Amino acid sequence: MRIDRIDIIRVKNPFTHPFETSFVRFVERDALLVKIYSEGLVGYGECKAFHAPLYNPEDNGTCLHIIKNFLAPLLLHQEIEGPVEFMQRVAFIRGNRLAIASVENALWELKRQREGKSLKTLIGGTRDEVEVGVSLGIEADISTLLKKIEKYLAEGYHRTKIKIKPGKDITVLREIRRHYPDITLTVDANSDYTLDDIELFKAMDDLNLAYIEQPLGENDIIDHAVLQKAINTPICLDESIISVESARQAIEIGSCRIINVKSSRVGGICESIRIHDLCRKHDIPLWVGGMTELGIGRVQNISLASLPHFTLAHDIAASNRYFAEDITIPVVNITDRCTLIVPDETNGVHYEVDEKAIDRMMVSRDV
Ligand code: OSB
Ligand code: MG
Repeated sequence: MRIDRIDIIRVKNPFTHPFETSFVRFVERDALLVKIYSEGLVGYGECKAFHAPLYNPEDNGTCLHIIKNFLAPLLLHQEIEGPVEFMQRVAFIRGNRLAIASVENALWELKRQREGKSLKTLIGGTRDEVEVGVSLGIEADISTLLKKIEKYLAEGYHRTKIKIKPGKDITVLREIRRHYPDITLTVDANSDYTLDDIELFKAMDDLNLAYIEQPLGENDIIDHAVLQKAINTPICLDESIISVESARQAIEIGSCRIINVKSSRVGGICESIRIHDLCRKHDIPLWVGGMTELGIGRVQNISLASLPHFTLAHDIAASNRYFAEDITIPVVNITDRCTLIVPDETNGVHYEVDEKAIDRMMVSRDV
């Protein structure tokens, strides 16, 4: 395909409720959209970076710079086969995976349109629908959190994940377990603890958590291996898995028993498929992680989750988990079984980009 033009659009979409993690309290989704024009078609990719480098080293500013000055020049007015060839062209770039993924994702979308196939078919997905979990932020008090848990359980969410940080952890969790002894419960620390907290994680073994997500350093797999040996609850790595290589190393030294795959964090769908295939061989269960994305990213996540070894509930909530309006038509919605139907060629499920909504949310555009 020939690439004719690339726009980078910055949008802001307010959250209906603030979402607090150990690293920041989000009140809106501030995101870059990459819009690639090719031979009469338009493919969008959503960049999953945030306003600041708090989750990983990239942010919207660095992504804009990398996309505009390094990635777009590799494509503009050139012929390219698609995402696989793009990944070969960018192999010289170190890091900057969120930026690379946003362009890679847009090229998958163009390939999908050109070939008249679904992303599920293109990547070899096997599932017709995928199960949804909810990720709940840190709240000022336990009763507010319990009310939120109740709301999402009533909507049927298959797994409840609670964000924790030092001082807002074991007491909160014990209280949740007292009210809900049997729900599938997990926690996500977003790297806010160290091995000095090992006794705390040992105490969590009594809470029957399905996993503890990213308790230790964002760059670490060594201390996670020490912690995993000391506790019974599986560790699920998020931030630390940035490539198939880091997944292989983490599995080899026993840093985790579960992995959360974000196609953004690992540089795209091509790398996500490699991680999927590796983890299938090693029997490491997977699920698709979320970055409070807008609809474009959410829809691609649904297709990624259709790969056979994504066996656990995903952080791909309905759009209304975060937003009053979204940028796809229709917005992402859950079934009465709290699943998401994976778009394919036969089931009539199809999402379009809502250009008018993007215009309303736009704060700047770079060409
Ligand atoms: O660590 O999984 C995470 C949101 C922003 C950044 C990191 C994470 C999250 C979530 C929300 O947990 C998942 C979602 O609903 O998109
Ligand atoms: Mg996480």
